[in-house]
Amino acid sequence: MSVEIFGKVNQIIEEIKTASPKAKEEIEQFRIKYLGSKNVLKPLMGEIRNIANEQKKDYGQLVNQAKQVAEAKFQQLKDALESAAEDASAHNIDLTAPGEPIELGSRHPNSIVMNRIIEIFQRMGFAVAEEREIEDDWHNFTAMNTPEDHPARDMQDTYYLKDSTEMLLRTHTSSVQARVMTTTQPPIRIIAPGRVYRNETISARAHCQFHQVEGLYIDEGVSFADLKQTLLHFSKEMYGPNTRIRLRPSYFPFTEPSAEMDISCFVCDSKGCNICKYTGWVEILGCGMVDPQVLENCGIDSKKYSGYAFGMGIERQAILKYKINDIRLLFENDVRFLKQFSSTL
Ligand code: 2NM
Repeated sequence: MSVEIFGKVNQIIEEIKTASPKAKEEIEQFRIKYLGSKNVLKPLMGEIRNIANEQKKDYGQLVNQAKQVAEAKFQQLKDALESAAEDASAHNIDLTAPGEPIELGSRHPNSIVMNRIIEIFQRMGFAVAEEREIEDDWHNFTAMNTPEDHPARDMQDTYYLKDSTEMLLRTHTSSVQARVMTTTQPPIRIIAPGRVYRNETISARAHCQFHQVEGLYIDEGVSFADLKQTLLHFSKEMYGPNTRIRLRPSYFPFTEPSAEMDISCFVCDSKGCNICKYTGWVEILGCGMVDPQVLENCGIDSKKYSGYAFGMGIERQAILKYKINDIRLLFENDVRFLKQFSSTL
């Protein structure tokens, strides 16, 4: 009999310890059950009458312990409830309030311009090609017909890797075209967007890193007329349907003939303004027919195939489009500057 009754009290102690009422009413039920005027321990304390004399002391202590455990647990439950309520009121939390909206960032002007250019050329069937920024001398210069003594190869103009005359940061994305030409036979119709590096003194107009999109089309019978028409279509898409273009003879080591292309000023419609320096024309890119030597360097038969290529600076287009007066703004990532641009595209 006495063993059983000891077990019963122990069982109640276990019950008290594992109870986990949370709501106010549940905690009140707990209090009534274990600490109220008709609590479950009271009749058990009465049982002490039936306990053998030598065990009365132990039994009394056990029932008292049960009472203490219940009191401690009740205090703990009450505290937890109160501090939860305090938390909510101290921080003035309205648990029914809708969430704070997450602020949307905006697209970097370089990205907007780059995405737009890519979109226009993709619609004309050009695929996007991407490659490494750390290049070797051959893909960046030699394949591109740039002679050993060309100033671009100078340490003054190109970033070479430490202690290297072979590895460099690409100075144009032509190195991408070189890699495509050496691994693919024509027809090739690609654009190569990406970051390039030149050892320039940083100023409002120049930076040591910028972005380019270069294009390349190689097939049988590709002519300068194809180049002109493609660039005219691009210019109208990019700068408006009334845009006209003009080509001025120029020189690049990798194209022959070479040209620089101007568009009619989209700000003043060629009437004369700050952007076009009152000439009515704005230079936006360089282009030409790929030099047959470049094709041969890359393993393409120049008797069978011909091609055109062009290249433009992204920052230059962004500066024109958004009338930005300092290229450095495009690299500083000042949110006050960046948030002025559309988040679309
Ligand atoms: C330009 C201007 C003219 C060009 C040439 C080539 C390649 F790989 F076909 F030889 N890629 N890009 C090129 C031609 C780039 O940038 C102003």
